[in-house]
Order: sequence, then C-alpha cells, then structure tokens
Amino acid sequence: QSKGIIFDLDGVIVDTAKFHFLAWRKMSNNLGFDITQEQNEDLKGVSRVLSLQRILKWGNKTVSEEDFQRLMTEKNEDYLSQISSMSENDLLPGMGKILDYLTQNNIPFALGSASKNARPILKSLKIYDRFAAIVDGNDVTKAKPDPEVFLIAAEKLNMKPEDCIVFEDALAGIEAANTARMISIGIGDKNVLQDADYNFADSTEIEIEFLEKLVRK
Ligand code: B16
Ligand code: MG
Repeated sequence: QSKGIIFDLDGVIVDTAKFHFLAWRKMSNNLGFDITQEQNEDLKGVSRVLSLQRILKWGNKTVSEEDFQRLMTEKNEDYLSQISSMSENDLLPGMGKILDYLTQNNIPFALGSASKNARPILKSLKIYDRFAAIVDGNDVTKAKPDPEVFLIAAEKLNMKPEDCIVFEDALAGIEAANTARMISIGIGDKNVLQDADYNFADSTEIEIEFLEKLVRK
C-alpha cells in the first residue's frame, strides 16, 4: 500500500509559468502599465479570471465585461501560440525520473491544476495516459488556495487527503494542500514557499530514496 501523489502542472511538470507571465505582461503593456516578476508570484496557481482581476487592479484599470472576456481570450491565444511547439522534451528537469519511478512501482498519481489547458499540455508532453486522474480548471468552482482541486483529485485516487502528497510551485497551491491536510512539497523559492512541509529548489534535488520513504504508508 502506498500513498498517492498529486502534481500541480504549471511550474512543476512543465515550465509554462514563464509563458503565462509573458502573455499577461504583454497584455498589461498594451493597456499602458507593466507587471513585475514579484507580482507574478501572486498569479501562480491562480485561475485565469482571478489573475486578470488582480492585474487590472494593479494597473488601476476597470474594463467592461465584454473587454474582460476579450482580454482573457487574447491572453490565452497568445499563451497557446507560445507553447504550441511543446513536446516530451519540455518536462522540467528531474520530473521524468520521478514519473518513471512512480509508474514502475504502481504508485498512483493525479493532476491538480488550475489550468484549463492542462489536458492538451499533458498530451503534448506524452504523459497524459500515465495519470490515474486529472483534475483541472474545468472541473473546479473554487480556485487555489481553496483545497477543492486537490480534494477532488484525492477522491478520484481513492485516497484519504492525509495519504496524498502534493507537489506545488505556488504559494496558493501550498496553502490549498495544507488546508486539505495533505503533505506539501514546495518546488521553487523556499522564501516564497515557506509553509510547505518539504522544500526543493527544483525537482532534480528530489532523491528517489526520499520519495520511497515518503510514499510508504
Ligand atoms: P489557464 P497550475 C495555473 O496552473 C497557473 O499557475 C496560473 O498561472 C494560471 O493562470 C492558471 O493555471 C490558469 O491557467 O489560463 O491555462 O487556464 O499551476 O495550477 O497548474
Ligand atoms: Mg503551478
């Protein structure tokens, strides 16, 4: 018997976080203001709608509902064109090894992502079929830091929340995992992700021995 793993997508499995930032930044510049890397930390793991609301607030802009929808569509088209050439080579360093270990040892894993683009991205990375469950932005009503996305993933894995281990690169995601009473692993800046149970700068730092111990029930 093993525990189950839930992976965030953007910033954990694949480095799409930088493309989200570039697309939002371009949109902001078109509206006459700029956003910083630091502000971008508050967009990670956050849904598309909530991200745009935050950005407009930072830029002191109010837009009509129609323009709001148009800005979201344009940002997404821009983002999709940037990631269109993605392939299995774009798995973040260290991830391939971790996924291989889990697959070979029949340790179930799920996706718990805020992104509505998650399924096509997993398909272009050629890892879609290896997930026991996929929960993404199309399946939830409440965005991280609400634990909904991870709780649904646990249910689909047939695991109790406390038997789930969450890999996250966003503060909102670590908070969601902690609220769900799951084990949280922060991938990225330790100062940002200080509430995680374990911290790694990137996934190459995660030893298989560490995972072996952690997944054991
Ligand atoms: P989309 P994750 C999140 O994915 C991203 O971190 C966040 O920056 C993005 O706004 C959100 O997905 C929505 O993505 O526009 O593709 O629906 O990190 O939870 O996998
Ligand atoms: Mg993320």
